[in-house]
Amino acid sequence: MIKTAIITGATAGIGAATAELFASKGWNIIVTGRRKERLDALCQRLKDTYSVDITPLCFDVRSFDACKKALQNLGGVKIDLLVNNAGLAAGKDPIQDGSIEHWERMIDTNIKGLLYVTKLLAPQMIENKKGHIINVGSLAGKEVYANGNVYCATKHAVDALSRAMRIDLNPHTIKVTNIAPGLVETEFSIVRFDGDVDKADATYQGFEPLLAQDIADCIWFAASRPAHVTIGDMLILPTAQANSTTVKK
Ligand code: NDP
Ligand code: 8X3
Repeated sequence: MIKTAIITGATAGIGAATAELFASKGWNIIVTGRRKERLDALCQRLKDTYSVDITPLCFDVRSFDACKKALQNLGGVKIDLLVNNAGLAAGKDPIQDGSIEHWERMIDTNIKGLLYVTKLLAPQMIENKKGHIINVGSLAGKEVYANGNVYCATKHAVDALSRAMRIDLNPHTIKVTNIAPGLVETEFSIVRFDGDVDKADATYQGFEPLLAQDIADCIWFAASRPAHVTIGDMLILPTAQANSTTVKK
């Protein structure tokens, strides 16, 4: 039986690498993101390479109405796996200098977006009496670091929600996994520093960071365990990184 995964935030980074890996394993994939051209290019590339169904859904996870429009009617497709990956950091400033727009963008995407998508897809999994939700949290959901304040708070929320969802969905045989990466070189820092590529590059200089594919491998591992095994939480670090503030360069 061919399985179907829906991966939010698949236009770049970890989401794109996860979509590619799951397609290569023969899963049908629904990919989401705001950038339509990126989504369409990804879908074309995956369709040209793998014999699976690839469906793009272009919407902003910050709008419950947009999530509802996109996800309410999936044409009878049963979702085996939801990867709540869409997320971002915006800014890296001390709390007193933080931008309200940055704070709202992170809270609305990383917490509320994850909740909206989960609320819309969990009932279907409950009806099917099975399913798996993988939330992409962060090392920043386990520790805090200077100037990481609101981003760290949103990822602590993802960590807490993963544990809470595992309890609430336990009667329905739905697995919940929290994936907590350390430093992964994607577009993450370019977004965080509002397009300042030099600042973004500096984040990954002097050591070997994780690649998006490394996290996709871990998501695949969690998703491909037998029915009786749930990977609850996975912390993945570059070997050079010991915690948020200790990186061997
Ligand atoms: P990228 O910036 O490369 O990718 C982020 C993805 O999220 C894009 O596809 C983007 O799509 C999507 N996204 C962002 N905002 C929205 C939105 N409002 N609605 C829909 N989609 C959205 O970053 P990463 O791949 O690194 O990040 C993926 C996840 O991994 C995030 O949750 C991040 O917090 C987490 N993470 C990243 C780490 C890192 O070091 N890179 C470490 C730990 C966790 P689009 O812009 O097209 O909407
Ligand atoms: C992203 C990793 O260390 O920049 O979640 O917060 S970090």
